[in-house]
Amino acid sequence: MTQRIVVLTGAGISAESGIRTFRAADGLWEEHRPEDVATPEAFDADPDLVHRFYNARRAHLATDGVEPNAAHLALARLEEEYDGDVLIVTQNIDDLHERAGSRNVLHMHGELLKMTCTSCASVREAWPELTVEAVCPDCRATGTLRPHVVWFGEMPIGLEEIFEALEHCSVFAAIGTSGNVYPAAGFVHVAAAAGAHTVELNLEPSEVTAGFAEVRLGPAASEVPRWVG
Ligand code: BV8
Repeated sequence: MTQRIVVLTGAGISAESGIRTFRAADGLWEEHRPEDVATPEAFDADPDLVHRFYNARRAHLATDGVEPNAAHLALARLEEEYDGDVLIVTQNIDDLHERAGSRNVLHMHGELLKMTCTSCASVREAWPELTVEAVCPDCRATGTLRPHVVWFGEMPIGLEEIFEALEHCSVFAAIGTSGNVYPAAGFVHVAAAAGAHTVELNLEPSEVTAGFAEVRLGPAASEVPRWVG
């Protein structure tokens, strides 16, 4: 069953929850170049550095005060009001949508709180600290555990389901994403071509603003509740 409303979210929806975005001046990528921490090659070259980058983000996500904000809560309300006829496709690897009460959430770039084994491909809840000495609890291999996230050059998760939903939705909204990363940045064109009404909610115009029928600029924690009504 495809949903009437498809919402794509990016780092901007979690910014007011205290999670840094990627491309802001104080963003996550400021300390590291993406290719140094978010590619399979980076992990092969320096697994310790990559583990430290994700262990720090996992620890931050678990700290007090990092909570879903009014934007996450409004989307959970939207799903209630539309009787589940809403799909959230998130580029984010945090769990704030789930903690806000959303149930139809597809993490196309994986989940920080999960880990996977490069040897047996098992996926399970991540330990707070992953290291190169870690032993896979499923196949007992050593040094094969990695964050269950999609790095640059890796295939995003759930694309078939996402494109199916984009081709059948009536409304496509993108919230808090800069439109830098593909294939997510191209979703608006698929939805618009299928006749959906498209709306972008962002702090500032994104790289793909021109593709949206409606643009609502401002912080997500105030714009999204206003849009949901
Ligand atoms: C793919 C997980 C093949 C990890 C991420 C060369 C080699 C290989 C691939 C490529 C290549 N050249 C291009 C590509 C494709 C590549 C790509 O797009 N690269 C870019 C950089 C050019 N894509 C890939 O590699 C993808 N895989 O292509 O596979 C394929 C695919 C399909 C079909 C056939 C083949 C995989 C990409 C996934 C990478 N993993 N994350 C991790 O989190 O560490 S990407 C990471 O950055 C995020 O997940 C997110 O998706 C992405 C973009 O970030 P945003 O969410 O948009 O955040 P950003 O900071 O950029 O923007 C925040 C926005 O919010 C801003 O606009 C800001 O104004 C706004 N904002 C801020 N505060 C607020 C706000 N808005 C509202 N309220 C606020 N308060």
